Amino acid sequence: METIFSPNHRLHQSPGELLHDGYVPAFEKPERAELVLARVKETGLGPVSPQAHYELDSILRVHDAGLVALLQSAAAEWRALNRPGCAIPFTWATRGMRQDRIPTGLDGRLSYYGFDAGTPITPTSWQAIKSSVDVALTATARITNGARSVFGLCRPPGHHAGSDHYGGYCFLNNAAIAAQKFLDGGASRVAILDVDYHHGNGTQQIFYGRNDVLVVNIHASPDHEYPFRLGWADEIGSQAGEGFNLNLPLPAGTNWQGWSQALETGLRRIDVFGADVLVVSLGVDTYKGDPISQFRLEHDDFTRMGARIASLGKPTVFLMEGGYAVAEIGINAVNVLTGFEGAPRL
Ligand code: Q9C
Ligand code: ZN
Repeated sequence: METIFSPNHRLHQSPGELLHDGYVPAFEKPERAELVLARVKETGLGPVSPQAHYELDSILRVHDAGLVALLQSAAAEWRALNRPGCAIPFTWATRGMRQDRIPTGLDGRLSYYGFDAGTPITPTSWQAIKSSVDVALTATARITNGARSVFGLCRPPGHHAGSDHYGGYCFLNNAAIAAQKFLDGGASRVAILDVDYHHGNGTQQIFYGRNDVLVVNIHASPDHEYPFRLGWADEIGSQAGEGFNLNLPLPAGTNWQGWSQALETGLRRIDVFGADVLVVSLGVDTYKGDPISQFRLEHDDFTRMGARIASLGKPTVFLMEGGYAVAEIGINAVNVLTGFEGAPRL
């Protein structure tokens, strides 16, 4: 399996800055992608290729122009206000506050488009964000050109980013941009399988009213886990999209036995849907040793996961999302890919 990688991911690095009386610890760090790449090479998974460069129009098919503009300018605007550190929002809208009006100033726009304090924008973040999308789009093109599978080693990740909001270490939704690219290239139906520990709220929101993209999410229940505000089982899609969003929330402590049952449910739904292509949001923060997560998957379970995904027999793009047990992130991510490749072809 070919891997698409850009060294530009290093240009996004959270400083782990002090935020008033609490810290924003930097779990999402450059070492993650470097160690996945090292494991790809160590296992001889396949060639590693650079990303191609795409215009912004593929991004604007999914995201509001105002969000994209903010991601490009926020760090410079922050510095122009003589502030140290990175651009982050300080306030968010709750019930009873206006959702319809975009404030003109920087803090207001960060409040409008951002939804958490853990996703800092540094002066060089935009180059990394754009390159991560380019990695996903390059991987997408490989499938369009006939590859059975490809790995887009995206960083920063994307699945928490919605059409007009960013957060959860995510700025632009790589998987959603890839899925839309497939549709614009002639595909009729795209399935997104999100196996990251956290609910992919952004991906759900982007496709919630549509029936051309099936979104299946297996994740920790939002009752107890980030992003807390989306990801319950009764979110099934709206209007034309009703029945085309499947959430499979699971309790803390879930191991392969419980997780794999949810996977089988998700795979059956994808099979019935009849997708032309599958996009896998590949987070490996379900690992038992993950420092911010509460599931219990082991190294070999990731191999099993890849083999079960392969049983769908679909052209498949894997895009890197979360996973914070840095020493083991390469083993876990690449095990999914070798498990996929080792499974019998249909
Ligand atoms: N105590 C992804 O996995 N909250 N994002 C962390 C740590 C944010 C996870 C709290 C988690 C975001 C792509
Ligand atoms: Zn995650």
